Amino acid sequence: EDIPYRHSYAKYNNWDKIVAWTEKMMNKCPEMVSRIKIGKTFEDNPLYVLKVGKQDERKPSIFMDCGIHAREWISPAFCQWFVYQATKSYGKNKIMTKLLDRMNFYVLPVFNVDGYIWSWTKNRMWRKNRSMNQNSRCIGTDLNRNFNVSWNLFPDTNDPCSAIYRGPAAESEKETKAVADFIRSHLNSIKAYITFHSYSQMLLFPHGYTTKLAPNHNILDKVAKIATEALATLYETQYIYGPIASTIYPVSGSSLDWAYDVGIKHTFAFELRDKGKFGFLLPESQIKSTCKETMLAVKFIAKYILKY
Ligand code: ING
Ligand code: ZN
Repeated sequence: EDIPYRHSYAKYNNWDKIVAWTEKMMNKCPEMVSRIKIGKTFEDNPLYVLKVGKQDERKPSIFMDCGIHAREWISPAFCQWFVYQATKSYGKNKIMTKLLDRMNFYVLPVFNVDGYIWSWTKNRMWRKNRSMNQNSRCIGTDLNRNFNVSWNLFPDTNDPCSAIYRGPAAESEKETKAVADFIRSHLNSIKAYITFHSYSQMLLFPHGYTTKLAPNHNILDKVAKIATEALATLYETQYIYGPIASTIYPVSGSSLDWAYDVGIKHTFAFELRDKGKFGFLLPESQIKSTCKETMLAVKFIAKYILKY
């Protein structure tokens, strides 16, 4: 007999469970959740985006991705939590109801599916995707160095054996291409881009490839300040915020800079918990609290976008 599957948001879920969960969410809330297959990975796994919101094409939207790096398991856990909380609090929580009535969220729960599977099955600390490299026995490209923005500006990313290998060309990877194509084709509606990493407890915004301040630096800085303050209200978790290059390190080819330069004026990257005690191996006992506090920051950003 079939045992009904109950998804756990307080545990890390493997790829199969996350796929089953995407089906469950759209069946449970067809008027609020739809699933879009935006492409396939190197190993032929599907890339799914959940569109969350009262279905209406003309609304402004926010694109969010999780799991661009395989070992950062708290990130996909947050995307799952976000979709669950959003649908659960519709009609109950005033702010969330307003957000979902007036905008759509495109949520990619796992960007680097092949890497995520590898991290579950073979090497917990894997970061890159799993594509083959020419003239090298080393596997994988760092998808967050593979975007078409100052690609290859820094020479530290040109070794296929490096964990931050940029790939043979900008958008060489199927995963990068699928996400970039999706965003390009929805540029009319996408008002903000948010990407979730771990760890460090930071809220980052452009640029990574230069220390020159973004044209709307003051706005991004202010939104990040209030968002991190909102996050801290729950458990006093301290985040720092600022431009990528001066706050964490210089980076070329990142999704965040690319999204910004392609015209999305509000782009943010979260580096979720913790600050290094457990690092990528954040215990499951911290999933719920991490997701809850992060939700406060994301809700603030979304509210700001609606008003903007
Ligand atoms: N950190 C990010 C990295 O790709 C980052 C930092 C985030 C850079 C967003 C640029 C844009 O190196 C981790 N932990 O992956
Ligand atoms: Zn990362």
